[in-house]
Amino acid sequence: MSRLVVVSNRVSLPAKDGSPPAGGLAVALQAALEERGGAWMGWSGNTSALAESAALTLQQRDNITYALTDLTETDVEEYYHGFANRVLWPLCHYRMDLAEYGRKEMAGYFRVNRFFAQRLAPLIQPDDVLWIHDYHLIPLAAELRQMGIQNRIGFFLHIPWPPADLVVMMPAHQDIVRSLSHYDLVGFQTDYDLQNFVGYLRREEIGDDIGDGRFRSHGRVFRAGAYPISIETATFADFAKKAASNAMVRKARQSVEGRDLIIGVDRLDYSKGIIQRLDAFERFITTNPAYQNKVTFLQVTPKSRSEVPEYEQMQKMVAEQAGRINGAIGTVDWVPIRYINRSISRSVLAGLYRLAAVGFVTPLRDGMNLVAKEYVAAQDPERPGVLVLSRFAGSARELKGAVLVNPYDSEGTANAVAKALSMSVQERRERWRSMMDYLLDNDVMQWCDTFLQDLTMGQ
Ligand code: ADQ
Repeated sequence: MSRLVVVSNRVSLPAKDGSPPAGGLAVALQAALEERGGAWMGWSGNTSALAESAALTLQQRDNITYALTDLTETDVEEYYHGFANRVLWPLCHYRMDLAEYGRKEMAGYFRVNRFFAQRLAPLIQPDDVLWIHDYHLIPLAAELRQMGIQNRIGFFLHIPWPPADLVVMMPAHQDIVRSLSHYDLVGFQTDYDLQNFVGYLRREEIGDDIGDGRFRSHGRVFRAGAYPISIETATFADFAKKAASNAMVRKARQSVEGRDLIIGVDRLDYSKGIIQRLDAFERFITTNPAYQNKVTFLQVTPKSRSEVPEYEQMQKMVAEQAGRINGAIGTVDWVPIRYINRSISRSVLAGLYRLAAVGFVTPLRDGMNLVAKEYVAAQDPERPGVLVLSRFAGSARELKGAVLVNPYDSEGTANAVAKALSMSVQERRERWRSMMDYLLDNDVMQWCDTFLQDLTMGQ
């Protein structure tokens, strides 16, 4: 079996005490690396003026080498904050209005990808299989090819790929798509993303579908497919079951006693639709006054990317919105919305999901959305809660037992919450069982194996 070399913007380093990493993706990649041996490279998260001349920081753990590089402040500003998070992220989430395209940032993005390639090349052995992750590193294969690297290289995009009409609004679109043709396999989250990508190749007349998931573009033949990412379903379910005895989960249960819990869990990001969700909750209460003092909406939102001004501003908006709604509909003995602004441990999170009668997952656009899958995995089979899920999350393509909503339609979303809360236990079980069986068959290990099998196919 070939060694595996993973590259992602950030690396999940193994814990010093040997405990498993937090998060399904890290667990799956770690398992694939342990099985095959290899390396995982990425940015250390630190800046240093000497980043370009300093050696990689290497950590060896059994048969895996973790390789970290610092970046300069300019690199971080242009590559990470600039092009990745102010151009590609908004564009891929259909928010061209928030994209701030600049040539300097684009040049920085390609420069840092070249720098990653230069640092990575000496670690690569002839039979290694390379797996590059996400929108930060699209040009990496092209840079490696330029340096003569002929290995199998796969790419997985964790975020959506938008329709051609949107992609062409980005001045650098041709360079970005050309870069993708240097991979052997390009993986998207859903068949919609794949269709959008193929639609772009057709529209721009730069690629042909030559059948069997293969495409010809820019003089190269590569495969592209949909590989919906998942979670460690069985482990997460077990976590949730055990979390009932956790002190924080017990306290949460006491505090909602007699009321139904509705839970929302998201990184703070405009793509997650948190403001719209709060509005829909307010509408649900005002149109269903019988639920006053009968529900608690818990929104858990750790900060993310707080250096980016829009995120800072959004944090204020969410807090103000929650405060305004609590003021408007709350009573002396009832705080309708509880807003937690920090990260919580996975086991507490699993326990909270299990307590909640409704998983309220309403992103405006999301590559997949693992919270939806975690919510399902965490439920009590006898008394499962109901997932209210945005049709614009990649996971809506798979989780057929969810109540699907359009998060831009506040009335429809409010009605969906009412429907979820009044659903019979029989229907809840049926909906949940179909989703849970699907997630047990399609977990993150299966995702990882399928991608790597397809990447090495015909090698
Ligand atoms: P994200 O945008 O980060 O991921 P998501 O898929 O929902 O979105 O994953 C978030 C993860 O963070 C979940 O595992 C969740 O449990 C965890 N999390 C969120 N809030 C937390 C909190 N308060 N405390 C602790 N943990 C918390 C990107 C894409 C998604 C895609 C994933 C994986 O944007 O569309 O599903 O990558 O490919």
